Amino acid sequence: MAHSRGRAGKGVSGAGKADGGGLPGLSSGRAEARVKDEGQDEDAGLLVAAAARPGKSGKGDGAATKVPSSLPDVWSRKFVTFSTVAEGHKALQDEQLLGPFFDRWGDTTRALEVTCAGVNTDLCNDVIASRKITVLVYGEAGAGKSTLVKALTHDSDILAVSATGPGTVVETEVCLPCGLRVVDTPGFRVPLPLRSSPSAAISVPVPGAAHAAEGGRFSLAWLREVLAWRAMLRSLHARLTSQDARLRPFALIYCHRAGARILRERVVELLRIPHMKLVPVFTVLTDVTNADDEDLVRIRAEWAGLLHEVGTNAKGAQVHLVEVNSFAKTVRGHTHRQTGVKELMAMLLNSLDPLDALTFARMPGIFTPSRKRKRTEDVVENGSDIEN
Ligand SMILES: Nc1nc2c(ncn2[C@@H]2O[C@H](COP(=O)(O)OP(=O)(O)O)[C@@H](O)[C@H]2O)c(=O)[nH]1
Ligand SMILES: [Mg+2]
Repeated sequence: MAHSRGRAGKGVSGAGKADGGGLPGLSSGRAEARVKDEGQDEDAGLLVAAAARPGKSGKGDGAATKVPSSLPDVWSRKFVTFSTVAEGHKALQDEQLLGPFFDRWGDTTRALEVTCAGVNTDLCNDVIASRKITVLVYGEAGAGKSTLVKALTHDSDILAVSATGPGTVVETEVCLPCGLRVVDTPGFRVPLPLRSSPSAAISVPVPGAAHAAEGGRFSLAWLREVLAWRAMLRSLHARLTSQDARLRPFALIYCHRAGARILRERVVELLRIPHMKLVPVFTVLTDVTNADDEDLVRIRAEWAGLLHEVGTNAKGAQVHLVEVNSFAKTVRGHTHRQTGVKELMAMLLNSLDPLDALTFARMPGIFTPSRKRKRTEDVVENGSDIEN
């Protein structure tokens, strides 16, 4: 596993923001390489001119004070990269991988409790206790969700074929030793927007400008689809605001088959829900090697426009776009390599931000008091130690 430091580029395909604590086993990285290029000796540590502050003599004797070279690591942002998918799988098997993340999450929680009287940090503390991080995988039936989860987690129990017929409501979750819990959700159907022209009901298989002309005709089947879509959005919203650490996601992956049509306004509507709640969102275009170069140019332009419409959230982040081929496949003698999986693994880890504990806390006054506060009040008022 290699790590690099420095700010990740924000934007459509940029890596996510790293946690302030970084990941264990940090060694060399891009920033260190850059320092070396500039002719500095990274082993020399950080030299602070003593002229700026008094020496032992208290007179500012001009000698340099050597600060341990590990010190800047405490302050820097670190980003993980994997050179192979196997390296990524190995990291995800490591129970210590997210240790620094949970430590920093705890620091943020403590700081919040000290500085904001009455803040409800129950959910933040539940996360520390469970040491689990939920990642949701959403998308249409057949979009490649299960295949992607299998590729990410290396879990052979995941059903790698579409098991999502109408009415299937089963979720599968894979819990990795590092604490990452990947939830493969049942697929849904994205209903066509209602259009008045009957001819517009014909769907266009390849994304492009034609999508704007797409529309559904009113029918009972269409209405059922719209109701199911609305219910799915409501349940997503409920998860994003849930006070249950098991349900509350840290990131959301939206799978879309690269060559499939894009119902832009629906997808924008869906992506905005987690994105505006400051949850990192990854749009993953699956089976990308199946699209030819010309199609890919059009598909990328379409998604760039769509994600631009989704916009930037209050953290200054945009929805990420990742192109993936979840497994190597040989078609008519030509082998399509597995692509994008190790990049997605790294981006997911890099998106974990201990400062997100702030978004898991609830401010006092507006909501119900925290369990801890309620308990204290009960003891004070009733002289009893029984929590109700
Ligand atoms: N070649 C290739 N096939 C894929 C990819 N993703 C999904 N598939 C295939 O698409 C079909 C549906 O995938 P599945 O993961 O079951 O979709 P789900 O309904 O979203 O879970 C399966 O036959 C997969 O093998 C991919 O990235 N590359
Ligand atoms: Mg599936």
